[in-house]
Amino acid sequence: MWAGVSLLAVAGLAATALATPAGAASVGEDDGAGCPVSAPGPLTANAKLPDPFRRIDGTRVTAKSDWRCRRAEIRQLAERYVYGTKPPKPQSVTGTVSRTGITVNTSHNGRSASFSASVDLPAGTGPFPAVIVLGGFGADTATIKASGVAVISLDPYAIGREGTPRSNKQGAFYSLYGSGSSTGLLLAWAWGVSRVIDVIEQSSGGILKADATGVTGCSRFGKGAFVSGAFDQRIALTMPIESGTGGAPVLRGVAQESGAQPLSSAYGEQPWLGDAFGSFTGSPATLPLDTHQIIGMIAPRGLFLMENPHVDWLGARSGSVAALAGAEIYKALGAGADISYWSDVQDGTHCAVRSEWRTPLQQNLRKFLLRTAGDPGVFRISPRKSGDLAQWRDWQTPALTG
Ligand code: MCU
Repeated sequence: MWAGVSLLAVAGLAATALATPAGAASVGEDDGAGCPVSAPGPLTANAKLPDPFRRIDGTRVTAKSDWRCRRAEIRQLAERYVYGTKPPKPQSVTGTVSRTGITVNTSHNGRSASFSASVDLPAGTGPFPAVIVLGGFGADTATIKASGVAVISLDPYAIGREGTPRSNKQGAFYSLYGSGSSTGLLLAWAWGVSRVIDVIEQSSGGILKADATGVTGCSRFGKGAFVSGAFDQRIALTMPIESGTGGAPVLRGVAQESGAQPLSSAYGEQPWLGDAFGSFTGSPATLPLDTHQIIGMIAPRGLFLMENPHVDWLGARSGSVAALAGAEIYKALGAGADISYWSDVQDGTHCAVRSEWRTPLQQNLRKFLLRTAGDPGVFRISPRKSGDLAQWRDWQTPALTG
């Protein structure tokens, strides 16, 4: 009885305190699909992080509402130069949601592909919010479930396999769009995450809530989680862990950061990035964007970046620069409290489940998925790997209207 009363009280409080729930996914996968997007001009070198507020035509955004179409521009640049193209929802997506699993069947232009994910529900009756865990290691699934959030485990390799040459990519995404697709594995995985959300949306809603989905993963799957959150605005909370080069850290930064995985190495190790990125591994300064703008694609939705400053390969200094620059976009949008970054951890083991991240994880789950509390985000940058944003930018953050 006591538990029932207190739950009701908390729910009532949330309803009054958060009239517009933080991170509520009120838009579809891509609300900028109809935006006019200028063709990118000739590429010119810029050693600093490009001004995220400057449009392709040279004008600067002035209102918060401008971000919708500025995001569409960033998305186009990101597809063209970094990740490859993410096609919209295929002609047919069907599937099932049960208390133990999700099936996804897709078809497009006469080709079809299916994959599945497992579901692990917390105690209680539901419907539950859920975190999609890519890959199956590094995420603190015990804390997620104990918070009352379901865990959906998705094997990225069913959607885009590793170990194949770029000319012969395999997995459900490539069954549909061709093994010669120039889209890299990260965006293929992101496409798979979106199709899981389609099936949840189309379900009765009795088991999983369709508007309260998060995504996480560690290392290569942290790269995948980062890109998934950027390319689907239905994702209310994005939590990349130790994502390294090709994930959150700024590309211009890892190219100079001592010990960080070089761009050519990340491009060559697996076809994670799009084929077009191959032209930039030696010249990231000519990219018309960097990963702070990918953070800007996630803004103003919930984002919790976790990094490891003990393993040089993971480029945590460049990760902190991405977070600091990306936080400027959040601030401009009036959502400075919705981004968190934490690299101040003791254990250097890559993808360890860390006690330091438990409380901020719980806070992010409560704020963006359960919507029962509204704690502000936290920034805890390890002094071991702390970047200086001032060295990386020549732009200032505008006061946007609206
Ligand atoms: C950080 O993610 C990758 C890294 O980019 C690779 O170079 C390394 O081989 O694997 C890391 C990873 O996914 O570890 C599980």
